[in-house]
Amino acid sequence: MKEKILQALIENNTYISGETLSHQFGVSRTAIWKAINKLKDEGFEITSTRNKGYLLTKESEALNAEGIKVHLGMTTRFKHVKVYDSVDSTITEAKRLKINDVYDEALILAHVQTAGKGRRGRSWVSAKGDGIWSSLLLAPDIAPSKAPMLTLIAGLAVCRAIKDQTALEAQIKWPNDVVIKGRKVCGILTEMSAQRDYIEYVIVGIGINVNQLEFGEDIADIASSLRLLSGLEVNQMTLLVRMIEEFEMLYNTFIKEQSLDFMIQDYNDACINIGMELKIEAYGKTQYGVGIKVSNDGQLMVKDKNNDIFEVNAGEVSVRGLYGYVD
Ligand code: BT5
Repeated sequence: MKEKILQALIENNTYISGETLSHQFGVSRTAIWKAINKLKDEGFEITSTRNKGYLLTKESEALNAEGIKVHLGMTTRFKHVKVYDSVDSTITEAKRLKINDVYDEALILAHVQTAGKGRRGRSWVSAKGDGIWSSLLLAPDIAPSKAPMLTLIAGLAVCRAIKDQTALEAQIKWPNDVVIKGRKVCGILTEMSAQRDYIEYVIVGIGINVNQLEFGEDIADIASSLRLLSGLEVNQMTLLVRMIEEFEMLYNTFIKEQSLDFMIQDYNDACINIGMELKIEAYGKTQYGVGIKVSNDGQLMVKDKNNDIFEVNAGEVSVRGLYGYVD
């Protein structure tokens, strides 16, 4: 009901009476009034005037499921959107919802994560209300070996959405960081459950630092937020919706073509590893070289000092000069 009323208020940008709404949705005027009050509690500014009805004067900037659904429209695959006040991790929650057969595809968000996850058991700082802590539950019809490509799709989608909304030039540190002016503003973690030749589900977890004004000393040297970098408070709702739209455009093409060919040039243009001195630590081995390109199958190609080219598909990649890496 709240969602339908919100949609009516957004589409009808003049006063709309309680009576009209109650006819339109077949519920009492009291039910309408209650739903309007809930929307106000969620941060929507709605003026009520006697004899005229309700007017939406300002949309909520805080992440809220009704607003997200209305803005994503009819064509999105994310028909199910949940925004929690607090969860351990939106990835873990998405997994629970899938395992309990609640949803196959959904967008899961939280204002705060109490156990936000990074890769390899590391943690992700997810303070209340300052960032977008999102997980995209998906059921892609692709080979399991292609699932890591979804991290690259998410990275490019985040860069595009940030550029669109803040004009900041974001870059991708292959495979899962989004970096602006040398600072990490976003981390992506993709988890999947698969059989040998079939994916049961994939969850793409995307954390974006949006409006933080400071960070704890453990990450103060590497992290930043869009607000600190642009000097402006950023509307989280608009940014999230742009990011999902960009993600879906790329994702749909990827599923259709089963390949990253269509976006690999743009990805390489945004990739901070290219032409940089890298240290790669994987499977107990450390290698050094210069980033050449990200290949069509999503691997990082690196040239060593003997001019031999090797491919990297996992591990830790440090970029000389970034996040304090200098040796
Ligand atoms: C990542 O791991 O960068 C993946 C982060 C994914 C977070 C999202 S939020 C929504 C969803 N739910 C989850 O529980 N997770 C996903 P990794 O490359 O391992 O980087 C982790 C490292 O980044 C940490 O060890 C810190 O050094 C640093 N870090 C932690 N919190 C940060 C933050 N808010 N901003 C920037 N850097 C951070």
